[in-house]
Order: sequence, then structure tokens, then C-alpha cells
Amino acid sequence: MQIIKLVVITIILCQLVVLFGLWLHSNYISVIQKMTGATSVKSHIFDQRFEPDCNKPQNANTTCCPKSSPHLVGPFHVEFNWDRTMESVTTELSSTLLEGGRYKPPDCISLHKVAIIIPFRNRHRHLIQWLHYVHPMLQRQQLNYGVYVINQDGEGTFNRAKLMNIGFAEAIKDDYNCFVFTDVDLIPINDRNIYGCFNKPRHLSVAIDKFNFRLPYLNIFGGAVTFSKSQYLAINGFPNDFWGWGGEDDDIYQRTARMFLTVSRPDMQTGRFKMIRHDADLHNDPNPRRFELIKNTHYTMLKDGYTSLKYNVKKVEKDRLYTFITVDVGTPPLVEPTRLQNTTTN
Ligand code: UDH
Ligand code: MN
Repeated sequence: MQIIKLVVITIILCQLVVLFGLWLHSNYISVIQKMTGATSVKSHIFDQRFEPDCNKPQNANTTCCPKSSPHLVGPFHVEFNWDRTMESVTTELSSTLLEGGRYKPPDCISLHKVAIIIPFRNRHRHLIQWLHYVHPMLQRQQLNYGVYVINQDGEGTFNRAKLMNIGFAEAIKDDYNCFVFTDVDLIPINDRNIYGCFNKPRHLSVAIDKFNFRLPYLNIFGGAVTFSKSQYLAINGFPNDFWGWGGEDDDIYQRTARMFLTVSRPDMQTGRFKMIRHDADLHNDPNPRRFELIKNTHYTMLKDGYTSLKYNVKKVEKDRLYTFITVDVGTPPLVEPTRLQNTTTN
């Protein structure tokens, strides 16, 4: 009898805990709705299915591209050749592309309209390799896409996540519904790893040669990731206040886990990449505050993100292979108040 009572009480207590958790979560969502102006953040979380462009009535007479492209070859050979130049790669690829690095499949309407965002400064050698391999792959995947290189102006401290927010803010003007954020030195080696959007934010670069084709830790979410427009808005974009190397990818993971619980990933064969080896860059030293910052993501993500993004565009150049946007990201504040204030009051 005693045991039955104990079991019943435990079950009731568990249910109460779950209900309390759901209540907290829904309050949190309503705050995000107010911040982002999104009409239904709940639907961002539970229903991420795409309404492909080709299903819209004005496209009734055209064919949607198939779910799986007939042009895919699976694993493909990647070898970094340092004799390649921007000119040689432009000659190779220009007939396939429209100005600004834009592409549409010629014979069907793509299921994805994707902006590829590359945070960048002083990595032209890597960009040449990336363009040489990734453009043809994106075309085999029958994507409607554009490549945006977001170039940090000046010699100040590098800010990768802020450059990604700027990439979103600039590319959204061209009406994309899906965003891929990728490092310039990460080259996929299997074209079945689709650079498109899924029902949850997706981590594409799960098996990198540098890490022996394994995840170095379970919650890693750096390298190359994809977000639909609504998924990105639901996490209030990325942090703007990670200056220097490291931590911002863990912050993005926490934002994502908070709103979507898990991330989507390809299997470890499909998600293979080669990473171009390089020395540490100037003005991108490890950020000593990164561990402290990621302890507070849950408190700070509503304040710091896409809704608080400030930047200046210095120049937009539409090359045949990419749109190159040079931006002033500002400088790290001398005293960074927002995140610390939160820790002391909570
Ligand atoms: N990036 C630039 N320019 C920079 C710094 C970073 O374009 O000066 C971009 C680029 O897209 C790069 C990404 O930011 O791929 C990520 O930066 P990273 O390549 O420095 O990051 P990673 O994790 O850093 O590869 C490893 C530290 C390098 C030390 C190597 C010592 N052997
Ligand atoms: Mn790198």
C-alpha cells in the first residue's frame, strides 16, 4: 500500500514539474514574440516545414525540382590547389552564374531559396578554393542560391557572429527563406549534404578531417549551419558581443537548444568536410571572456542579437562569383555592461 502511495505521489510530482517547465517555456516564447514581432513563434518551433516557392499559385505551370536531385554524385574529390586564382575560377564558373554569385536551376523551381553567408577578412586564398568546389556542388543540389561574403573592414578585433547577423540582414533584402552560415575554410566532400533548410536548425559540418571525421563534442554547432528565416528569428539571430575567437558557436547552440530542443544533422558519412589548415589570424585572439559569456546566453539572447544589431555598410561589390559586402562592425565596448549586469541580478 505504502509503495503504491509513493508511486502515485511521485507520478503527480513529475507531472507538476513538466507542467511548470512548459509554463516557463511558453512565457519565454511570448517574450520572444514581442521582441521579434513574429506572429507565431510557437509555430516556428513545432512546424518548420517549407512552403516551397514552386507550390505558390503563380508558379502553377512550372515544375518543382525533385526532392532528391538527379545530379548528385555522393562523395567527391577535393584537393586544395594553390595555383588556382580568382580569375581561373571565374573563367570556370561564370557561364553558370548570374551577377553577385546567384544561381537558379534552369529546368525546375528549387525547393530552397538559400543565402550562403561567409564571415570574412583577408582569406582570399581560402575563398578561391571554396568557390571552386562549393558552387558546382550547390548547382548539383538544384538550389536557388546566392553567395554573400561579409568582409570585416579595418584591423579591429574580428567578430564572426556579428558578421553572420549582418549577412542575414543584408541578404534578407533579396527575399531568401533559408540561410547557410559557413566558414570560408570548410569544404564539403559529399554533395548529398544539402545546403538547405530542415525542420530544425541544422549542423552541416559534423565530420571534419581535422577532428578525424568525428564530433569533437556532442553539442558542437560551429563551422557550417543552416537556419530557415523563421528559425533564425526565433533565436533572435546570433550574439553581437563575442569579440575575438571562440564561444559564439556555443552561444548559438544554446539559443537553438532553448527554442528547438535539438538540432538536425546529416549522418557521419554525408556530413564529411575537409578543412583548410591555417595559422591563427591577426586580431582574432581567443576571447578570454567566452566562458563567462556562454554561461549567460539564456538571459542575454533576447537583448543581444538580430534585434539589437548595429553596423555600417561601407561597400557592396557584385562580382560574378559572389556579392562582397564590406562592413564596419564597430569595436568592442571598453566595459561590457549588459551580460554582467544580468549575472549579478540573477
Ligand atoms: N575568419 C576570417 N578572417 C579572420 C578570422 C576568421 O575570414 O581573420 C572567418 C573565416 O570564415 C574562418 C572563420 O572566420 O573560416 C572561423 O575562424 P577560424 O578559421 O580562425 O576558426 P578555427 O576554428 O580556428 O579554424 C582555429 C584557430 C587557428 C589556430 C591554428 C593553429 N594551428
Ligand atoms: Mn579555420
